[in-house]
Amino acid sequence: MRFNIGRVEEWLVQAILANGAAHLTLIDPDSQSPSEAGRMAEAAAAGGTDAIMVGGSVGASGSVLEETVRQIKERTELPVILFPSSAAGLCQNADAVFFMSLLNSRSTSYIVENQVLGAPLVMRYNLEPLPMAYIIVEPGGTVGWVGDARIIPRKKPEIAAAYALAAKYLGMRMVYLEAGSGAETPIPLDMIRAVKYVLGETLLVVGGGIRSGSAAAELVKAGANLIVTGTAVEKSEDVTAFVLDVTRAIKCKQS
Ligand code: 1GP
Repeated sequence: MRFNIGRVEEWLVQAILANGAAHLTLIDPDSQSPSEAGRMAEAAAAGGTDAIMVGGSVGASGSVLEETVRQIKERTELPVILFPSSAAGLCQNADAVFFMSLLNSRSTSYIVENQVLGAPLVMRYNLEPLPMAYIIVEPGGTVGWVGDARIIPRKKPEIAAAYALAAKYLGMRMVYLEAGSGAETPIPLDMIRAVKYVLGETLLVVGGGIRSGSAAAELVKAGANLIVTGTAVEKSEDVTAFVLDVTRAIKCKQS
């Protein structure tokens, strides 16, 4: 029996096959009003982003989360993927959820317990679960602290690769290398290369500190399949122009 992948995963895979890489816009419901989030998503869609991620380390739950997703869905046709920091980061009106295990956490809470609490809700809400390993790399930022991570040193690509290989052998179809929101610099390129080498076809998501098309293009060239930008979109005065810069740069990789 073959495993059937869902609609959103298929959408991302097709975007990667067509363009060489995909771009995800991360919106933290705690950072702006729901209507502003809707406007940001619409502007990002105009710039060619492939899906909208919604989540954050603190305050991304309940009615604010639900209303943020509602406004985004009202203004774009793009898939909305939840990026929860706990079982509280789930809501009914999104399309999918990064069903993540924070593999390098010291706390079983982030490796499996929130997942156990969240799984029945994912089923009840009919969210598409995207099985993903979440691995936090230095500096790690707020999520490193909240997730009680044994943060992987930037100079130890082999440790990141070992985690990624374990994730692949556990059957996870995506691995997210996270430098932490607002990191000074993105994940080092040699770490991306080492991780992609062991992952093969398994999708590699990279986020944290990506602020330009050229930085995103380097990461894609090193092996990233999906590029996540949050802070740079939030701070951008022209969201469409920023997202266009990134999407053009990563799509150029194939030409
Ligand atoms: C954070 O990787 C994401 O979880 C995005 O990071 O906010 O630095 O773009 P930035």
